This record gives sequence, structure tokens and C-alpha cells, in this order.
Amino acid sequence: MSRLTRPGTTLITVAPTGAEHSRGDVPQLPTTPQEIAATAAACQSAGAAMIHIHVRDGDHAPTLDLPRLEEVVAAVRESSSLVVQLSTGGSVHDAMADRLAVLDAAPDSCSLTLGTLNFGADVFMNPWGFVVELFRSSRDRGIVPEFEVFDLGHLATLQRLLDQEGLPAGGQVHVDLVMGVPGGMPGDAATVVACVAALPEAVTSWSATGVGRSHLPVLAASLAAGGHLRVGMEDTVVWGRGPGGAVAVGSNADLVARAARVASELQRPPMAVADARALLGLPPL
Ligand code: KMH
Ligand code: ZN
Repeated sequence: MSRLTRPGTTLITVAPTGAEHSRGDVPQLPTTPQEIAATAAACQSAGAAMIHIHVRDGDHAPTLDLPRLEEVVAAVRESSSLVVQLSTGGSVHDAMADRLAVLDAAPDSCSLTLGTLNFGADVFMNPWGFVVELFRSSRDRGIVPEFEVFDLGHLATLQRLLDQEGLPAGGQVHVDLVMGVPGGMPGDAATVVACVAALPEAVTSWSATGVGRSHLPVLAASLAAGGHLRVGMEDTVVWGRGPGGAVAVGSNADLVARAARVASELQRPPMAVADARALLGLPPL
């Protein structure tokens, strides 16, 4: 199915917060620097090797404020050795200039979404000029991008980008399929297979995450197809069905631990941080 060698271990990325859920609706969502740092430590113990971070302000609202970003990056580096990836997607309301300036916080990695799409009732803006500028800026700073693919056509855009710009910082090309967003591609096994078939030749590794109820089907399909995993409360706050209806996710570490269990049963145990850094083209710690 995949032309990429089936990896022996699984890179598990945790996306603990996101920009969409409110603390009022989801009280267990980590939003403060201290909570995100504690989450990072717990998730590393549970099997994660990378963290995808969105930052919140003192009122728990999404922010791209540089000192706040730097505070969270420092706190996570203090509490864990996870690969630190900052979101440049931010929230749908963030200005592109502010999203570019996220790189000033000097993460190891940054997300880089490959195209504009409807995002529920909103629009997530990623025009070509922004994609190229973010790519060049990340390469100039030695920050490794994770290419976020919300729709199949984004893989054609990745090919166009690599043809025009060459390889990113680190020399590896890591893709994350973000599936099941209303406005993007569906989160199911058939679409995972279609994406794997459409990966540019230069892609060296890929992961997948399913938003909402597509979380578990995408997790299983990704492992079966040789992919890595992203899990976390950015993407899903419902653990599953119980006798009384939907059961809420207790913590990000619970999601990581479940992903690690399933991956281990499938002979793909969690990847160590050192191996994740090598996979992504980052220097050793
Ligand atoms: N919050 C979404 C609008 C990213 O982190 O790069 C965008 C997002 C993607 O979450
Ligand atoms: Zn994100």
C-alpha cells in the first residue's frame, strides 16, 4: 500500500490544546503555560515524542503573543524533552503576519498548512504566497516544517512547493494528514489510502489524525498503512461511547496512552524522542 518502508516504531505527536475548544466547554483542556508543561511531561511518559502547541492568554483565549509563546516553549522544554512544534495555523481569526511571526519563538518545528479551506463555518486562510513565505522563513531559521494536509489537493501543492523551493530545513519531508474537518477531506480508511498513494516521492514520513468521531478509524488506518499518529484534545474531546452516551476525554495523556497501546499491539511501539528527531531531520539534543 505504501511505497514508504513500514516503520518499526510509531511517532506519536500530542496536540493538547488547539484553538477551537473553549475552556468553559472543556474544563480539562490545558491552557496555561504550567498546564501545557505538565501535559507535555505526562504525554512523554505515555509515549509521545512531539508536541504541537497552540497558546492561550490569561483568559484562556487563543493568542499568538510572542512573550506568551516563548514562555510556553521554555516551560515545555523545562518539563520534557519532546520535539516542540508551534502551530502557525493559529485560529481562523489570526492575521497571517502574526502567524509568520510565530517562528520568532524558535521552536524545533512548525506546522505549515498547504492550502485554504472551509473550516466549519469559517475559512482557514493559507494562500500560495503565505505558504511560500512560511516555507522560506522556516528554512532560513532551521525550523523543520510539518506539512499539514487537510485535503487531497494539498499534496499536489506540496509537490509544487518542493519543485519550486527544494527541501525544507533538515532535509526530510514529514506530512501530517488532518482528516475529518468539516470543509476538508473525510476521515476514513479509504481516504488514508488515497493520500498515501498521492504522497510526493520526496516524502520521508507521514502521520495522520482524525478530528472528532473520525479519530479512531484514522488512528487504526494510519497504523495499518505504515503511518505515524497525532492525537490530542485539539482534535478530539470525546473518548468514546459509554452506556450513558458520549464519554469525555479525561486527559491528553489518556489519548497518548491509548494510541501507544494500539500501536504496540500492532508491533509498532512508540518512537523515542531521539529517533523522532532523526526522523524529522533535527540535530540530536
Ligand atoms: N486552528 C486551525 C484553524 C495548525 O495548527 O497549523 C488551524 C490548525 C492548524 O490548527
Ligand atoms: Zn493545530
